[in-house]
Amino acid sequence: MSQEFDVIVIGAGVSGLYSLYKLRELGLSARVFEAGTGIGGTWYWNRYPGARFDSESYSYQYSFSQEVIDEWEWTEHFSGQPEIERYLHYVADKFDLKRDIELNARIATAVYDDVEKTWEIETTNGVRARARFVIAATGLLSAHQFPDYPGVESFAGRALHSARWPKETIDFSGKRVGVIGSGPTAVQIIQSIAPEVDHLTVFQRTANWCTPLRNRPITTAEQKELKQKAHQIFDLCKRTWAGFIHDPDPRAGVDVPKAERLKRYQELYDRGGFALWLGNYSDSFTSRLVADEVAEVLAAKIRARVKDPATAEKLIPKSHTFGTKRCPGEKNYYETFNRDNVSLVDLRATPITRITPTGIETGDATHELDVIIYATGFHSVTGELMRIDIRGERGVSLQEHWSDGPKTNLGVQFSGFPNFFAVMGPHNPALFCNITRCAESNVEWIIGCIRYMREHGFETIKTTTEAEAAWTERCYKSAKGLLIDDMQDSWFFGSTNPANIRGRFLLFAGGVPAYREIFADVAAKGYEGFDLS
Ligand code: NA7
Repeated sequence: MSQEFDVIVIGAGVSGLYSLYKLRELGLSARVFEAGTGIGGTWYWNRYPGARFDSESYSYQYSFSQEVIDEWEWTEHFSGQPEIERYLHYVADKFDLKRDIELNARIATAVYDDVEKTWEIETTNGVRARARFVIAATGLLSAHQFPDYPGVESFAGRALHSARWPKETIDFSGKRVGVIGSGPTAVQIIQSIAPEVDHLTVFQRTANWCTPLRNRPITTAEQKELKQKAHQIFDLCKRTWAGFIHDPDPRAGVDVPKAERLKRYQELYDRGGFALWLGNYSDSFTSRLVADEVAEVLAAKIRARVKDPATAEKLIPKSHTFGTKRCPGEKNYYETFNRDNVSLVDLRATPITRITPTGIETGDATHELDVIIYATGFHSVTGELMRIDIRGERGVSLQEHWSDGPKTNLGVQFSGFPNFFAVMGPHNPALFCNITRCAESNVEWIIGCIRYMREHGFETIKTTTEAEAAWTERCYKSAKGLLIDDMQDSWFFGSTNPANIRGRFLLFAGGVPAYREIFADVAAKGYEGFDLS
C-alpha cells in the first residue's frame, strides 16, 4: 500500500527542510524521505574531525525567518559541524518539521505513472508512497566515492570515509593513520588530527591552493552587529557573482599597478575565508596573469611556512593555477608538515599500487597503518540522482536520459520527467554559490511554480526538450573563457564520476545574479520553456 501525498521530498538537508517548510506554507501535504538516521544532509554525514563551514556562518544561515535569525547565535565566524547540525535540528524543531520526515528511508526507485500522472517511490526498506510532485533535495556532494585500488576491502585495520563518519568519537592516540586525499575535507582532517595521532601519512595526488580560513569566535559586539546586518548580508550575497559576501574590486587586476595588486592579495589573504578567491579583481577568473600572480604569492607563503624545501615543493600545486578549484580553508595546515609525526607521500611520483591488510603499498614503499581515512570526495552533482532508479515518461530512466552528460532546464527539470524538480541538480550556480543562498532561491522558484500551477489549474509541468538543450548548452558555454575550463580535473567537471559524464561542465558559471534574473524572467513569462497541461 502506498501512502499518498501532494509532494515527496528526497533528502532532509538544508534544501529539503526548507522545501518542507514552504510546502506546508502552501497548504500541501508533503513527506520527506531521508536516508540518514538523522536530519542535516551534508552536516549529518560529514561529521569528521575538523568539519566546518567554508562560508561565514551568518552568510550560510537561513534567511526566511526573522525569529531564527534573532534567536540563533553562531559562536564562530566559520562554525563547526556539531554546531551546524544543532542549528538544523533547532530549525526543524522550531517549525515542527520532523513529523513529516521519514528517517532511515533511502529512496531506491522513483517511477512516473503515465496514466495517473503521479510519481511512486519505494525505499530500500520497502516503504512506498505516491505524489503528484517530487522535489529532489539530494545535494551536490552526497554520493561519496571510494577509490578502486586493488585490496580496498582487504584492509584489516579501521577504514573510514569522511562522508560516512561514525557518530562515536574516534580515539586516534597511538595510531598510525593514513589520509588519502588533499581536498578541502582532507585539509580539515589532517590539520585537526595530526597532534593526536602516533603517525600521520598523507597520500596526496594533487596539491591544492589552500588559503587561511581565519576562523575566530564571534564576540558579543559582533553578534549584535551581525544580527542587525543580517539582511544586508543576504542582499550582498544575492548581488555578488559568486553568492558570497566577498565583493571583488570592480576593476580588472591587469589595469592596476603591480604593487597595488600585491598589496590587495595580502589584504585578502589576511581577511580569510574565500576573500582571496572570490573577492579579488573582476578579472581574477579570466586573467591568467592575476591568477598566476596569486599562485606565486601563495607558493612563497608555502615555502616560508614549510621547513623542508622538498616537502614544500610537493605542497605547491603544479597542475593548476590559483582559483580553478575551490580552495581549502586552512589553519596551520602547512605547519602540520613540520611535525615529526607527519609525512607526505606524493602519489604522482609513487602511486598507490594496492591496499593490503596492514596498510598502503606505493611504488617504492609499504606504509603500515592502523587506520585509513578516505577523504576522496564524491561522484559530484549528478551522483546521488544517478544512484536512484528514476524513471520518467514511458519508463525512460534518468541514466539513459543523461547517458551523454546531464541535460536540464535551469538545473531544476529534465525533459521526460514531468513534475520532478531538483533543487541543487546539475547546471545551477553552486560552483561558487553559498549553498543556502542558492537553495533558498531555487526552492522558492519551485514552490512558486507549484503555486502557479494550482492557481491556474495545471496538473503537470515538464521542460521542453528545446529549452533543455538550450540551457545545457548555455551551461557548457558559461565555463568557456574562464580559467576553470583549463582545469577539468575537478568535481565541477565530474572528474570523479562514472566515465560517461567525464569532462562535461556540470554547473552554471554565469553568476548568481544572472541565474536569479533568468529564473524570475522564466516565471514572469508563464514558465516559458516548460509545457504546462
Ligand atoms: P574533493 O575536493 O573532490 O577532493 C577529493 C580529494 O581526494 C582530492 O584531493 C583528490 O585528488 C583525492 N582523491 C580522489 N580519488 C583519489 C584516489 N583514487 N587516489 C588518491 N586521491 C584521490 O572532495 P572534498 O571532500 O575534499 O571536498 C568537497 C567539497 O566540500 C569542497 O569543494 C568544498 O566545497 C567542501 P585529485 O585532486 O582528484 O587528484
